Amino acid sequence: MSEEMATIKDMPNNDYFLSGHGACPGCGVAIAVKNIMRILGPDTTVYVPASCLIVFSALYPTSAFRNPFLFTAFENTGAVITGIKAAQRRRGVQGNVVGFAGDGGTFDIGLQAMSGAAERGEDVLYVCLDNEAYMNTGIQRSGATPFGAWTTTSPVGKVRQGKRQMKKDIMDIVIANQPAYAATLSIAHFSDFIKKVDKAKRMKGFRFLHVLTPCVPGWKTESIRSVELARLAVETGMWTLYEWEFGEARSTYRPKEMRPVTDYLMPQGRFRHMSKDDLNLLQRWLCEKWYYHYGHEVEQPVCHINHEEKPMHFDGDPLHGV
Ligand SMILES: Cc1ncc(C[n+]2csc(CCOP(=O)(O)OP(=O)(O)O)c2C)c(N)n1
Ligand code: SF4
Repeated sequence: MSEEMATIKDMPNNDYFLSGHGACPGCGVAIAVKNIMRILGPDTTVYVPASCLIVFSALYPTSAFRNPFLFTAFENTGAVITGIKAAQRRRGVQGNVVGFAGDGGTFDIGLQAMSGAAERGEDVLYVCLDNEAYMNTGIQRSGATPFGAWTTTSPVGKVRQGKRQMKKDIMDIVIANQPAYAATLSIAHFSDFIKKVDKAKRMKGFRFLHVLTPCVPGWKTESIRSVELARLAVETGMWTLYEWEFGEARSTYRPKEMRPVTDYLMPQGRFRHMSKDDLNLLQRWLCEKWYYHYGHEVEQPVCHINHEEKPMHFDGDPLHGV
């Protein structure tokens, strides 16, 4: 078996997800899939359910994937990748089977199929491309949408301001099934990204990768900020980098200190309306999450920040206002 990948220099040069697709410039999904496919390589069968990825990469009869590729319905990624693997076993075919599903297709509509595949310990790789809403159909809220975010189904008005629930912890649900491997990934922390994809590729059993994939129109931001936002998500605690293996969770990157959540929210029009009370609520929730993941091994989180004293100043494009 080839050497394990540790840095960007170890990345293979061959692309299996080709340019010429129709993703928005700066799309986090496209960045994640291109790099995951480079690592997974040619002996990989790909399944994509209804999502942005299917729309921008595989309009019949074309496909941006160089690999064997399937597409059926929205809610069944866990079931279809199970079936592909069973067919491979029967035919004596080697190689990885990967499903790339959105957060809507994983947290909500595909949850049962994903959970079933995890619980049965199917020998497949499940990648959740989390852009935090149903983007392909016009930015509807999902279980992955963060607290306070505007979407077309969590609108901003006099009665309510954006989504009222906190983001669902899908990793906890996956881990409850005792998978072979589960990890969170960021497109801004690339060595960590490479190691986790390479590790998942080499393992057997149910493997789950959860990638934060910034979305330009859905987050009401600019194309050039996708990687920066992925980084800020980690620095503010909105996203935590860890892996779960052999019954234990291990954080793979710890920020030196916690930045205030407004650093992450500011460049995104979807949060522009947030009240000071909501900002404080989100900040407090993040502090709990920070301790949950990092314990007390890093400097104190900025739980003391009172957003009443520090009003949020948005520097996003005013044309993308909500
Ligand atoms: C059972 C079912 N419900 C709804 C739809 C319509 N639909 C297709 S794609 C999609 C949104 C996909 O959202 P997500 O999984 O988050 O992926 P994204 O588009 O954000 O990449 C919806 C609602 C469908 N195809 N099938
Ligand atoms: S809408 Fe969002 S997820 Fe869909 S292609 Fe554009 S940037 Fe990517």
